[in-house]
Amino acid sequence: MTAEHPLVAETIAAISTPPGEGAIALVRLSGADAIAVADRVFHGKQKPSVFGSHEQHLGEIRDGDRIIDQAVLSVHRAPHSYTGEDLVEISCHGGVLVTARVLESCLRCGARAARAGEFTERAFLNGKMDLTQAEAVMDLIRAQTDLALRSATEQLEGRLGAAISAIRDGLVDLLAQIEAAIDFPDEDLAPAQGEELRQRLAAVQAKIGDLLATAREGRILREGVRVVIYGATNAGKSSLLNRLLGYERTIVSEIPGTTRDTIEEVINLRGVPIRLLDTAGLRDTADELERAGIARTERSLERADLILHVIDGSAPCSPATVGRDSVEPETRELFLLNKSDLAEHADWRDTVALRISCVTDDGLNGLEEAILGRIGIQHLRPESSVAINARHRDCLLRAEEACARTAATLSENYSPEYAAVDLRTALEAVTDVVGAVSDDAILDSVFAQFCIGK
Ligand SMILES: Nc1nc2c(ncn2[C@@H]2O[C@H](COP(=O)(O)OP(=O)(O)OP(=O)(O)O)[C@@H](O)[C@H]2O)c(=O)[nH]1
Ligand SMILES: [Mg+2]
Repeated sequence: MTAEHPLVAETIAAISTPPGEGAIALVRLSGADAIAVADRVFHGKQKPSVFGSHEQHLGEIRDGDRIIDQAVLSVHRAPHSYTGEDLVEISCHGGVLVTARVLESCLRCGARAARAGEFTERAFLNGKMDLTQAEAVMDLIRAQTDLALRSATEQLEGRLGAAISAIRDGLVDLLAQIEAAIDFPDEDLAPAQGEELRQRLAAVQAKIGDLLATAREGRILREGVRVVIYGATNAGKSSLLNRLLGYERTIVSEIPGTTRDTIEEVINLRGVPIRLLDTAGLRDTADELERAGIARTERSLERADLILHVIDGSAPCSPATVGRDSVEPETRELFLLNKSDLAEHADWRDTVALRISCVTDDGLNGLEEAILGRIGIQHLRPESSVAINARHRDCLLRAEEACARTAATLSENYSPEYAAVDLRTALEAVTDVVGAVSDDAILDSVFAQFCIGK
């Protein structure tokens, strides 16, 4: 591992807390010289090199003769540290300048600045965690709702890794049997044996399918659901955004064409992160700015998971009040007849739609239910916590394809060599999920998404 990744030997340093003022900030060092660097910058009763592992010691951080700060330092000796290497944590005062100076003196004394995600990357390279766990660290930091947090925690504990291991074991078993058949060419695959292999392969395929089925949940938990509020001018779109957010985020007025740009805010709907997009109302207009806004509205529809089509229910049904000619909702669309506090126009008498009011909040609970129902979020139970990300999905799709080829070879009684080649491809693809990844580009793309100091 170290031969492939010579940089691992270098000692890295970074400020691990967010920039800004705080009571405390944390500067971390990791690598073979981490403790030696600590010996140079830290001055207390004893040198860090004689500290017991994980003990906290008070002292001064100095740059030459100059005292920079009073700090608490702890040494975490390899392999019992986050990175698996010697790791030093310096808790200093949380001023922007103070922390920068502490980091600088570490850099002057032999460390180099860490890249984004490099501490976690080292934890992965040193076998402290698999790639799914490293990714879970990032999911955990970014989680915006309890459900997302719980899913990240489960992944960090290795639930996904365990599911992947089970699939790998199944594939390795199959491969062993098929290779045995290749090694003894006189003994053709007996029909019964072929049948058994097919069944075992089907079981593995089912497990891969189960994981792939969680991709949508995974995307929702990590990125949120894109819900676009859409409709004619003055229907009450911005009012609805404000009601769902719980504060007056956008300007509401009786002047048509108030909203000119798309406005995005995230809400937490019973654990599901929802990215709500308020858009410019649709109407024919000569105003160039407004037209540019309407073009943005159209574009946002292309990427919407769900469209909340707001209609003024107190006005007649016409292209001017609906925002378009058709009054047939499309599949991703929920019709909302707004302004139910006013008398409903007779045109809507037989229309099946949710009635809401952004003035009295009438119908808004029902709307929340309807949104969750429409995005099929019933699958997002707290206990169904494994939810794969886009990278896992790519790997598993490759595995799924290779398994399908294997199944075809087996059922057509082709030479077992073919089946073995495809099974090996499947095995490699599944292994890539947990990251026996030999491809540095993949590792770089995973860890570059982290913050510096993690
Ligand atoms: N009575 C009543 N008035 C409402 C309701 N919702 C919105 N309004 C009023 O309708 C007008 C338009 O509301 P907005 O939220 O600005 O409408 P919009 O769809 O964002 O309009 P544009 O940004 O111009 O496209 C305002 O005067 C609101 O106070 C409602 O439920 N009942
Ligand atoms: Mg508006």
